[in-house]
Amino acid sequence: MVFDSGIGGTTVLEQIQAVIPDADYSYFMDNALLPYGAQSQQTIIARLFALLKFIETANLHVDILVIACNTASTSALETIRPYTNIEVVGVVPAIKPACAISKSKHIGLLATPSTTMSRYTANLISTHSQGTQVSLYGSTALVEIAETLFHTQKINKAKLEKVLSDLAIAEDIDVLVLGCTHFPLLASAISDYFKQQVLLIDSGKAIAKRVESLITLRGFTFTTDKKKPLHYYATAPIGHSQLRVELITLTDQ
Ligand code: DGN
Repeated sequence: MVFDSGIGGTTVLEQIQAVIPDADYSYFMDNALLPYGAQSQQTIIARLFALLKFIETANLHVDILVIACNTASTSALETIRPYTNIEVVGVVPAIKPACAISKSKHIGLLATPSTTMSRYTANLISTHSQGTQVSLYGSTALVEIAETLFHTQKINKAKLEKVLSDLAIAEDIDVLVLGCTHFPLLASAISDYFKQQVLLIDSGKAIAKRVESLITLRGFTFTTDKKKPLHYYATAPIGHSQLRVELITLTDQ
């Protein structure tokens, strides 16, 4: 199962499906509380515990749960892991490869404000930056633009450019980490804004590799390239979308 507060996690799911097309996947979005970037750490932890309870009571037989949300992973992963037998894979900003690849030795992290301000992210940076300067840029407006693009196929370019211009991203930054799973949906528009001068990095491929190795360790083998139908769960109805979802109420304990 791949989880996010909205549709951002589909960018991670896509990368996983590219490596293992024929596993059984489901996608769970806690869109009743979208954006998670605006929620407290306690709320996010409570929602993830409620998600684990739902998986158990609905007998979903989930082997691997990918928390395809940097905001949720950086605020709740360490807390929930000890309470479940499900293999939980988190998605956190790709600081290490970005620092390794930067020539100007100045990278940016573009994520939700909650991710940029989290203790987890601060630790990630101090462990992996190795002398590279990491500047933090938080935005929830970009999450909304990505959601609208996914559901309506329309992108508000003027708004996106205004948001990026207001962030005043330093000019010597040559690598920008997309530390929110929604942002790869906007990658080409962001790249256009920077006139292709900034390299964009996200965690999708690394997560796909991690899931592949976990699946291999469990002895599962897959033989066809055919994707199976995907089941979507959501905690609130989605307007203006073709997506068919099963509505779920997450009850906090
Ligand atoms: N997709 C989430 C992330 O990677 O942080 C953010 C979505 C949100 O709720 N702000």
